[in-house]
Amino acid sequence: MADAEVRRRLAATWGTGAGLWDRLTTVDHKIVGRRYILTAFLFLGLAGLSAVAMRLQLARPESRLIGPDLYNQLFTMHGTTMMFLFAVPVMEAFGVYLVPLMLGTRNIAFPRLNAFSYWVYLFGGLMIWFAFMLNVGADAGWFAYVPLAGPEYSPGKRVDFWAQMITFTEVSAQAVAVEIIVTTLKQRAPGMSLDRIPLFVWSMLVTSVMICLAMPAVMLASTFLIMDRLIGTQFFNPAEGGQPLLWQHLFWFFGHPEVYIIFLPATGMVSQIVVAFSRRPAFGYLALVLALVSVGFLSFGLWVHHMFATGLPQLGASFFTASSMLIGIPNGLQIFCWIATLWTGRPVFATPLLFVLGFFFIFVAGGLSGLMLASVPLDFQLHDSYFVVAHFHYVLIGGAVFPLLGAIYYWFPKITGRMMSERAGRWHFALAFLGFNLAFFPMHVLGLQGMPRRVYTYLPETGWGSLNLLVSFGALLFALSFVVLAANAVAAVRRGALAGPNPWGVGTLEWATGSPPPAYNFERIPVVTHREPLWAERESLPVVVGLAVDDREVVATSPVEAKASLREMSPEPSIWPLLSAIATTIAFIGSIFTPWAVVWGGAIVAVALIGWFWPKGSREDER
Ligand code: HEM
Ligand SMILES: [Cu+2]
Repeated sequence: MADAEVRRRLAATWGTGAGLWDRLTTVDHKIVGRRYILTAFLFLGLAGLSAVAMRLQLARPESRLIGPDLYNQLFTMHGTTMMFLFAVPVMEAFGVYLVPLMLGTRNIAFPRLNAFSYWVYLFGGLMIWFAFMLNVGADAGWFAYVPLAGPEYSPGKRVDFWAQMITFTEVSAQAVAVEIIVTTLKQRAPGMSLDRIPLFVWSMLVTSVMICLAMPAVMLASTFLIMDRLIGTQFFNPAEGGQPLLWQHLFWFFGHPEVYIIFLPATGMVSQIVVAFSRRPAFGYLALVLALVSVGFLSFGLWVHHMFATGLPQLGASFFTASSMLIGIPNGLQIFCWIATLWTGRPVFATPLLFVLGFFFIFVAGGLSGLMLASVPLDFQLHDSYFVVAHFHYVLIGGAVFPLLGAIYYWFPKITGRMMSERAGRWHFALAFLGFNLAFFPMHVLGLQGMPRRVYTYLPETGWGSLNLLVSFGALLFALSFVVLAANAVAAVRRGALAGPNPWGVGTLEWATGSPPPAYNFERIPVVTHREPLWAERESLPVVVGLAVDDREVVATSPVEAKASLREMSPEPSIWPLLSAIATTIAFIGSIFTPWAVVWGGAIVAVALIGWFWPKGSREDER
């Protein structure tokens, strides 16, 4: 068959039409991934606006811009949105888009579940923001500590909306994690043995396993919470034998790994960018993989460092101090490997690499303040002060947002087919780096001077006024840098230079196909013989032959050596994932108002699932 004919028939098999129905039923991981990324950035915008509002209020002492009640909602919505609706979803969204391409397969495993996950995430996120606009916004902090979040001190529906939204987004996060694990272990291009998997995919694999272990803890906690609030259980009420500390243990058993669930994919992005712009394979590939795995493992042993001030036994506190410091070792190792890669390569300082250098600086600074907080006596002093706010923004923004921004510049040409402006990119970087440090560095000092966090105002006599003004100014600059990013992206989509398949000259498989990739990803499934296949095979990649072009066939491979083992059918588009997500949403929202919603909601979800899984004869049977 001629190449053009193969492409035409593959496009007819895998393509998504332009109509509304096609859009609502699509199961193409690239379309879902793109939506996911855009939605996550929408939520970043909302969370960023709430941060700017808080900083306007705190710019001067005794400001009357925002009252205490709204302020409580703002910091809760900010933290909740950043953590649950932006940071984790955006990393998974990049995984959904990139992992199948980097592995050389045609679609993610369980593509309908993937569509479902996206809708659930969207509806859950919209729900909590509608609640906020109707003045039932969550207001007990993103960690919702009981008893403050319990029925006694938080009457009304605010915390109920929060608790259900958590369960919602975690359903979606878990589903995506399962898809990524199965795609990585079963759908790699033949020959891509475990030691040839791109580092970003490794990081998504480790992260996905962590999601499967950590998220159930918070789903359990939020479900207990809503039961305490709505149907009179007493999980967290000490008067009836419950335990408020149970909340903190469940929450932080999830909450600390959560930080690494955000951070590890970011390190994967850093690895890809460092390799691409040093123009050499990663120094210490094996060490980097082992570091990912050990960070993933160790992060489950640190949660109690968030609870030092709760009066734990001494031995326990020492153990968690030691393990918190231990995790610095694999993190340091990763940084050494990246520096060695740059050092021994021929680095090109394009925008993505600038953001990675910014990441090195900010993340190391955040790690140092983290070491300080891991020491119990210092933590007693600094607990719930602005020092902590400075620390976690250094780690979260330096550790995740800067690599993410680099990743946007790096993969934008692949996703859209167009290049972003390098000049605007440099301006964006300079503004972001300056704005960030102006906004967050002085917070360390404010914390040492005793300014508590989660306060909506402070007195002039405290002398915190001028540093707060500086902080707010920095926050505005930092926010402005995102306007530069948005303008750059919009201009690039409209009239950026055409990118071509591999504009940076990189070695991994996603660059072996068109930009943007065609619906079927690869005309012929590649066979991998090297860690950087496009660098090793200068002529052309070896490929798998004999895969159907009129059926959605993918190659299934063995988990360790990636030997081709069988052909699998990948599901067709379907409306049921969307209908199931709507049914789930109705059931969840209903349960905020009546426990009976669990019963009738279960019934409509069951109907939708029956539709989803109704057996249909496959084309195979017809033949
Ligand atoms: C434009 C950049 C940002 C600014 C100006 C900003 C500012 C703030 C402020 C003023 C607070 C309240 C501190 C307090 O009173 O305790 C806060 C809390 C918080 N921020 Fe940010 N932030 C930004 C970005 C981020 C990002 C990217 C993340 C996560 C990925 C994040 C996560 C959090 C969390 C988890 C809290 C704690 C909320 C709570 O106490 O319930 N922030 N931020
Ligand atoms: Cu922690």
